[in-house]
Amino acid sequence: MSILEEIRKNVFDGDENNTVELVKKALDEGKTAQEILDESLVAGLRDCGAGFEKGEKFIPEMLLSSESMKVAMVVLKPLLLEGSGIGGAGKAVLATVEGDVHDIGLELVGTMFETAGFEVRNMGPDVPTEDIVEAVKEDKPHIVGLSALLSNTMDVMPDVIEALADAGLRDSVKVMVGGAPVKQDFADEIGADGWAYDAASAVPKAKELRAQLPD
Ligand code: B1M
Repeated sequence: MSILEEIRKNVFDGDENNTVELVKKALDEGKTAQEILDESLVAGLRDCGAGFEKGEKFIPEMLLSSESMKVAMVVLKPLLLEGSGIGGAGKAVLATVEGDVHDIGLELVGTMFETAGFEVRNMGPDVPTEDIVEAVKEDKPHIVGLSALLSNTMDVMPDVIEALADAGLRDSVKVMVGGAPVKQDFADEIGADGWAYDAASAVPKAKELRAQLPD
């Protein structure tokens, strides 16, 4: 088994300590932070979700897997951020919508935004709509990025867009949406400005949207 496969298995098994040790070893062996992230950590969590669907994994095990990913990210994040000029590309407020505790994908989107030079306020998971509106009032970001992992919480996204409009803020920000159940047609349907499949493709989309706003 290659070291990347070994890390993937340890994330799946939810073994934090082994995951971190193997991540450090993989870096020593010359693997890049991005390779480890994509091929081991994200893949391991995907396997975990598949196990949950088949009834082979349960919530406590999913939590252990997500914790393994999070501790590994403590090692990888500084490497992913190396050389980025934070703030130059614009400002972003990110949140997972109310009722949804999934925050790993959002964290990755935030890291990729920072790598690309965005100043990011990551509000984390389960954020009430009114708190997102407040943050937009305070920070005046160019981008509001919303994440949802559950098919029922994606329905909170149009409420956020409506609340921004009601507060008179809709024209000053671009709203991007994403997360596993969220697709381009849903983004179009709810009047979001942009959608991205993953953290990597979220960056060019955010830059494209930023360019549509005045300086
Ligand atoms: Co939950 N969960 N979970 N879960 N969980 C899923 C999402 C699920 C697909 C598992 C499954 O059934 N296969 C399923 C949702 C089904 C559905 O509604 N369609 C599910 C369920 C059902 C639940 C509960 C309801 C289970 C229960 O209680 N019965 C419960 C919900 C609690 C709640 O939110 N109210 C629940 C709880 C949990 C844990 C707490 C145990 C844990 C979350 C821990 C945490 O995040 N801190 C957990 C986990 C770990 C998962 C899986 C296994 C992994 C999610 C993850 O982190 N993926 C997940 C299965 C899966 O995804 N295959 C599952 C890795 C991450 C990098 O990917 O988040 O998709 P992702 O983010 C990607 C893209 O989606 C995209 O870029 C990211 C990086 O490339 N993206 C954006 C995300 N946000 C974006 C925003 C953008 C652009 C792109 O622009 C702004």
